[in-house]
Amino acid sequence: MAKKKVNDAEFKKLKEKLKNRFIATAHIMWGRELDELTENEIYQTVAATAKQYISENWIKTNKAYMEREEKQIYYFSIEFLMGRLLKSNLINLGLEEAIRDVLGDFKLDLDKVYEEEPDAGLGNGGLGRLAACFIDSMAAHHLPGHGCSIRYQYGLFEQKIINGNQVEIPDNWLKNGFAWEYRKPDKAIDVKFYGNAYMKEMPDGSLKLVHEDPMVVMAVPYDVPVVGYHNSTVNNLRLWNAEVNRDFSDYGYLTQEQIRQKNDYRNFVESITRYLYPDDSTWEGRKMRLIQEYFMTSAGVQSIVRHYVKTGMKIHDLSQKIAIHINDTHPAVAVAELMRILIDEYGLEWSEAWAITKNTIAYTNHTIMPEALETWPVDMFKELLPRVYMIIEEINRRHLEDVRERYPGNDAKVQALSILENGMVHMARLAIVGGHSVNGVAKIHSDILKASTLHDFYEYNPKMFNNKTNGITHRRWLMGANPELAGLIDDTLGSRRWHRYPEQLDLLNDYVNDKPFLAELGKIKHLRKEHLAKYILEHNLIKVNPDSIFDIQVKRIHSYKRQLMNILHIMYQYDLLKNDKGYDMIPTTYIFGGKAAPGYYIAKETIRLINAVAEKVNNDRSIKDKMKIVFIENFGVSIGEIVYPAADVSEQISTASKEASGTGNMKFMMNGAITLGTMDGANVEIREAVGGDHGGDDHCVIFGLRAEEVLSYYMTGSYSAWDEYNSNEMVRFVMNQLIDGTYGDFRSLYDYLIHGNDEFFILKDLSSYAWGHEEIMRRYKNKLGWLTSSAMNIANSGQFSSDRTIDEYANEIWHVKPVRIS
Ligand code: HBZ
Repeated sequence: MAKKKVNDAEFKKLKEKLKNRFIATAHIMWGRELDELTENEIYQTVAATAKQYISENWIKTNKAYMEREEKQIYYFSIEFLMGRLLKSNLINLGLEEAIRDVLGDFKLDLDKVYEEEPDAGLGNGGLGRLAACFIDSMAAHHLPGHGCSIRYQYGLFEQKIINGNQVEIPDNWLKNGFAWEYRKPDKAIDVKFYGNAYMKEMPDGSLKLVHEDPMVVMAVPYDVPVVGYHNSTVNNLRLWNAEVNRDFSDYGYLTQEQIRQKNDYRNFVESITRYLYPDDSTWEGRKMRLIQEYFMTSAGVQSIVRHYVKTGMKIHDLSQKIAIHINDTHPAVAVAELMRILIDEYGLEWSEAWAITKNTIAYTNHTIMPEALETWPVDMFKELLPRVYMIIEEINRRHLEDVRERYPGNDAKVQALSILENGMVHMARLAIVGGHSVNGVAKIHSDILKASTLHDFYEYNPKMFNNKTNGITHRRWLMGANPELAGLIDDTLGSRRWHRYPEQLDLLNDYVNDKPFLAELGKIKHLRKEHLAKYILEHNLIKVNPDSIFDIQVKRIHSYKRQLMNILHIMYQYDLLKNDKGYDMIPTTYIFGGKAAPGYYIAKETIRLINAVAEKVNNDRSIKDKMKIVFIENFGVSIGEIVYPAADVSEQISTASKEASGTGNMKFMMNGAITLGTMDGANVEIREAVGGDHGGDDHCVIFGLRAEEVLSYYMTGSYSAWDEYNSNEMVRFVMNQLIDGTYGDFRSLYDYLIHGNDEFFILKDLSSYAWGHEEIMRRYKNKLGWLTSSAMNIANSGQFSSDRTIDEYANEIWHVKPVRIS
């Protein structure tokens, strides 16, 4: 069997060494015996023990990067939704089994120790988690790739459900310290805001930039090691913290007014990295957000160039040695910042600086929703970043010269392609003009970008557009979250090669009809469902049946993701159960989880509705436990690790064309859930991957309007929610229940659907969705058939590992090579 401890003697040796290090570390850290330590102190001791292995590799890695001068990748993202790191670090170091044994010798449970770590929630959802998966995969593939972001003092709020409503509690995740960070005050960088910028003529006739009276903020890096899988690579996630300037404490002889100014300055600085903005896939033009964006981008780009020059390489070669990737437009100001540094600080000519900048920067788009595209008022931008704004104006002036040459006399084109339009700075346009690659995150999304959202830019420069379908790290989401399933795969394949080469999961295709394998698979799914049921009992005080179908929708609450359609269907089905004697159903547990942006009224009303329906249904004895509804509080990375492995059905029901990719869909699939979804985002590719012999929907259930239909309704304006209401009995029935008091007063949602003309086609797709649920139940009745589908999903999920995605970025966008650390 593959699971045996590879080499017993070696394992024993490793365990001995680990045990000694663990005890010594406990003594050094706490000056006490192990049995006197609290659970949190044990956690910190295990983390510190792991850090000893990590730091050795970190030093080696940095040395290798310095010596070999290979190209480095810097992934800039305003969010990194890391979750907990201990388990993932131990798995990657190959120490998990040994540490578990060591702790076992002291009657300590590693799984309990994991729970002590705060969940680093420095992100909202998909975009932030993608960044976290990417740096894991880069390290796994020996790629010299680093993250750059902000060290938020408060991460995404903690969600409590009180009387059915979402209440937000600040996430003070740093209160007991963060075991994995290394503060590097000697690597601090000055970032300048405000002041007056202009070109001054020098005595020799040359022009020099002057930036008078700026407000200088000190950016201090906190480095978090990113551990590669069994390969000695340790990369860096650099999180920037805003602090007052070095000479701040010099109060000297100050007037009252000067002291007041100093205090204002301190308040300004300390507010910069205090909060993560809780907006997901929406954009709000708040000035502090722009400040955050420039703060992290400027600190990041400055430190990259400074480090690069220090290693002795030539500034002219920078784009051959450095790739900067910007995760959506939040760091798009990197274009102008790199130009500023090259021109003002290194004295390069515009054209050379421009060539370097374009070849260095690449951009990923994560949404087609026009309201989500960042634009900043010119006046605000100019006041805050006077020099950067001058550069953007010049970039745009030169860019529009080219555009005019290409489209003479076509003012509409000039407008559409201009970075500055109607008094706004368009960040996506800046990213495209200043970079060499634009990609979407799933095939359908990339196609829509080309055909509509970014069509003018596509026409202008088609070659720079490409697709990189998202992925997830199978190390966290399968090996870490579902060790039993990972063990079954090891045993079945007689190999652990798939840990390193996830595409080899496809070898499981030979077993999708193998009864003993399917029986084991069924047992493991049941086990993970029991585990989730236990969590639900403890946290929601609801008893759910692990033999029922676990039908799960977990993701941010958003109108386009259509949690509202899900709960409307449940209301309809509940009524059938109660009032239609002929209707029977397989017992189903409907599980929801997700946070709403605090100011997003409809999303919060949707949560309230889910909880109101849950309250009624869960307490209705007459339906004999055929249906239960659970809203799991505070969904995030750590809870996800319990939820994804327990799903039978993965709800991926966004309005076609709206979900750029989705990544939860991949986590569910990899854990053997069957997708109930629309033809949207990566669902399309999941269907392609698991479709049966005829490329059909054999191992997933697809329903609803197609993207073309949705887009054509928008174009023609021919959809009417009111007509839908009047012509569709099911729709009318559930809509009326929103206002007749069945579950309380939900006129808010009723009005939203009718007066908002059902912008996401919830009513239009409801019948088709109900069909999808019937189809799911029909298939579930065939136990073996269902397990085959489950196995097909796992066997074909390898392509959705972020290792594959990262290889594509590395080969096709960044052109970087792996650097193997001995
Ligand atoms: O990015 C998501 C997409 O909605 C999802 O389909 C995709 O899988 C994922 C990764 O590519 N987009 C976001 O998560 N967007 C944001 O998180 C976001 C956050 C702050 C903003 C704007 C967007 O100001």
